[in-house]
Amino acid sequence: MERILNLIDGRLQPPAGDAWLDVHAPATGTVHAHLPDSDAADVQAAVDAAMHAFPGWVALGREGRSRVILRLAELIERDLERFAEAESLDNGKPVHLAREVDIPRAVANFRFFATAILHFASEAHLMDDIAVNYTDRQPIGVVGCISPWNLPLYLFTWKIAPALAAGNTVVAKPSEVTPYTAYLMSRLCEEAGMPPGVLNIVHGTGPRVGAAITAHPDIHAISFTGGTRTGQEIARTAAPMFKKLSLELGGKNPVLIFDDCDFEAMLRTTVRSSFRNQGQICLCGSRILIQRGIYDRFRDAFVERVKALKVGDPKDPASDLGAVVSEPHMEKVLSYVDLAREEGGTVLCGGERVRLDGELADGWFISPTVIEGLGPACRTNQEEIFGPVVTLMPFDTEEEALAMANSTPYGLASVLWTQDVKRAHRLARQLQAGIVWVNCWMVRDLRTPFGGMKSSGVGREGGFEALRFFTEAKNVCVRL
Ligand code: TXE
Repeated sequence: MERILNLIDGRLQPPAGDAWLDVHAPATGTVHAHLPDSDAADVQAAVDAAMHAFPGWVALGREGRSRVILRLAELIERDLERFAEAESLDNGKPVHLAREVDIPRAVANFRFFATAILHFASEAHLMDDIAVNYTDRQPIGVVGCISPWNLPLYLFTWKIAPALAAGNTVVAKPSEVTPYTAYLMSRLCEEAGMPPGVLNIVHGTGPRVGAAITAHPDIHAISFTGGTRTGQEIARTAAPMFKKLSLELGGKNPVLIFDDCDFEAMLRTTVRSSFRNQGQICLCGSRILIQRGIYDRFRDAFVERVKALKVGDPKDPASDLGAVVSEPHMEKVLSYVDLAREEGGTVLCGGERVRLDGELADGWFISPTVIEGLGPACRTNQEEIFGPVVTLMPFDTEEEALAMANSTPYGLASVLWTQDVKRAHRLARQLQAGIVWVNCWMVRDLRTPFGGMKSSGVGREGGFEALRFFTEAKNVCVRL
C-alpha cells in the first residue's frame, strides 16, 4: 500500500510519531493509501525549516522565484494524466473532470501568480512639495495554508502559489480526506528547483495539524478554505494573535431565473451549476428560484435533464457524476434529503444512494436530487448541504426573488438569468454575494477578487488581492 509522506525541509519523510491514517477511494469505499497522522512536532519541524529558508527565498527575487514556480507548473503539466487519475481516485470525481478542470487549473494557478508577481507594483502618494510616500509590500515570513477536499490540488495551489510568489515560505496542509495530489506535487519540488524549506507540506487531521498551524506563533498569516464552523474555530485562535486571515467558507448560493431569460442556455448551465463535481463546489447553485410564469416549464425540463445524468464509474468518460467524497459526507447529504421530506418537500428525482456493480458496489454514489415544495426559511434552504441536491422555489416579483436570495447567513455566489440589462445591474448591486454571475456560471478570470460576505468568509483571494494578502504593506514617507 502506498505511503504518503510529509515534505519538510526538502525531504519526504514519515511523521515524527510514526502514526498513520487510511486514505479511502470513494468509488470503491476501499483504502488505497496511508497518510501521516502528523502532530505539532511535525508542524514545528516544518516551521523551523520555513523560517530558515525565508531569507534565501526573498533574496532570490521575484524573477528567481517566478522561474521556480513556473518550472513546478511545467512538471505538473507534464504529469497531468497521472495527477488527474490520482485526483479522481482520492476524491471520487470523474477522471475527465480532473483532466479538464482540476489539474489544468492547478497549473494555471502557478503560472498566473508566477507571472503576476512580475507585474505587481505598489503605490506612491505625492504630497505636493512636502513629501513623497511609497508603499513597500514585503513578504510576511512563514504563512499557513489549509485547504479542503472538494477541489484538492486546485484549491491547494490557489493558496500556495500567491504565498510563494510574494516571497513567503509556507507550511501547508491539504485535506486529510484527499492528500494524494499534494503528495505527488511534493515529489516534484526538488526537480523544480524549489529550495529546501520553502514549501513544507504536513499531512494529517484538522484538529492535530490544522490547529497546530493556526496556533503557531511564528506563522503570521493563515489562508483557509473549508467549512464555516472550522473557519470560526480558526478565527477564534488566530484573531487574538493578530494573524492575517483569509477565510473562504461555505455557501448556499441562489440561482435567480427570470421569465425573460435565454431558456436553453439557462437550462444547460443550471444542470452544471447544480451537479458539477457532485455538487461539491462552494460555488454551486443550490437554491433555484424561478419566476412563476415559467416554473412548471422549467421544473419539467430540468427534472428530465437531471434524470438523464449518468452516475457512474469515475473512469468512464460518459459518467456525469462520480462518487461523493466520503461515507460520512454521503450520510450527511442523504440526511438532508430526509430532512427535506420531514419539512414537507417533494423529491422530484434522485435522493438515494446508488449501488453500482462489481468493485464499485460499496462506492459512495448519490443520484442527483431535485426537491420542491419548501419555503425559503426551512433548514433545507438555509444550511449548506454540499452535495448533489438542489431545491426549486417559485417567486413572483423581483423584490421577492431578491429577499429570498439574501435570506441565508451565507453570501458567496449568486447566479442571475435575465435578458433585461437594467434588472441585471440593479440586482447585481443588491445581491449579498462576493460573486455574481449574469447569464453564466463558473466563468473565472483569475485576476478578479474571489470570496464571500456574511458567513461565507473574510477577505478576497485572486489576482493582486492575494498578493496584497500575502504581503505586509509599509508606508515610507520621505520629506522633500
Ligand atoms: O471541512 P473542514 P469538512 C463545507 C461543506 C462540508 C462542511 C464540512 O458544507 O460539508 O464544510 O466539511 C481542516 N483547525 N465545506 O468537515 O473540516 C481540515 O483538515 C485547522 C465547504 O470536511 O472545514 C481540512 O484540511 N484546520 C468548502 C480543512 O480544514 C482544520 C470545502 C477543511 O475541512 C480544523 C469543504 C481545525 N480545527 C467543505 N478542522 C468550501 N468552502 O469550498 C479541520 N481543519
